[in-house]
Amino acid sequence: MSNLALAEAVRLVKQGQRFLLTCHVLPDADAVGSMLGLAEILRSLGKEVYLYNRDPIPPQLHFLPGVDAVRNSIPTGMHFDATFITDTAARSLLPRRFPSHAVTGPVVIIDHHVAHDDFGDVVVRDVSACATAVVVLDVAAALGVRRPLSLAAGAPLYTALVADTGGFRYPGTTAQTLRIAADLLDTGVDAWTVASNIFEGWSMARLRLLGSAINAMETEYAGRVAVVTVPLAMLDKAGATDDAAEGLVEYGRMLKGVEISAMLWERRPRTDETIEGLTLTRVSLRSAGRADVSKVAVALGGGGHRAAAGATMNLDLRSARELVVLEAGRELGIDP
Ligand SMILES: [Mn+2]
Repeated sequence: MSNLALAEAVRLVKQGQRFLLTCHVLPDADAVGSMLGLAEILRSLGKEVYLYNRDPIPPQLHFLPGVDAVRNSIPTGMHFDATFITDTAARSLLPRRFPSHAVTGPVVIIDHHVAHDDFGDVVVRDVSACATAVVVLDVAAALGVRRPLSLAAGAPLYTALVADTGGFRYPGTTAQTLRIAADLLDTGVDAWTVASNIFEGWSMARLRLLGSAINAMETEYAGRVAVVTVPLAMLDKAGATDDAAEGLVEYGRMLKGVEISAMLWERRPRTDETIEGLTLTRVSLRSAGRADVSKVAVALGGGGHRAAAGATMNLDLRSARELVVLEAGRELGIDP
């Protein structure tokens, strides 16, 4: 992480008064938790914040304090001293009609992904951090915010950390991760409330969808790649919406011998993001070991981390599946 960028972010906070906070479309727990945590840190310094995301906040995050403040539009005429964007590796992960510089002011990226472009005027990026929440805590420390943080800041940041480490299980989890988590628990967060909201409390529709998805699971390359395709009909039969499919890819990784798990699901296109007549297929990828699924995702036009990545493809499920399997094989060093 660049100390210069951190100092520049601090300067923008100190000199400004009103800030826009946002994160990538289809936001996950780290994106939202980091945004809410940063919002609370800025409020504690007497700043005004406006929280925005085009898409709804996932229902499993509705328990977080301050989540009601997130709006799905920015009123015309509003402008900001700076904009902070959490957990977002590329411009393409923001809505197409994202406001211009005249509205946003300088754009500060706070993130832990490998960047896909040179988006952002100030880039506070730490690719060694296990969650963007950790980078937010670095910003808080640089701002001189006293610890322990308030519960309103601690709860979303702890939630982000739990989600992005898979409940402190993923390879990026270190002793330092647990020290940070301990500090966040000192704010008064209840660990079980967070864990049950993030990992449990499934709807019947999602459990039924999981059943169908597992039944539809196939393997390729002698069991080294697991693939599940989820057509809209499968979602409809389970009574599930397409966001219910999010995360089901992890079940493919549980199969012994699988090195890459892929899930592809058909999305109902939104008018502002599709080329007319094309189907959007979402692809989610997980690595069970040495495979780097971010390389597979980049080859498919997406991105992410070594262990977890994804892409959106303007192809039907069948053609998308062919490409995903081909690229997964390439990453495993298998000649097609
Ligand atoms: Mn993240």
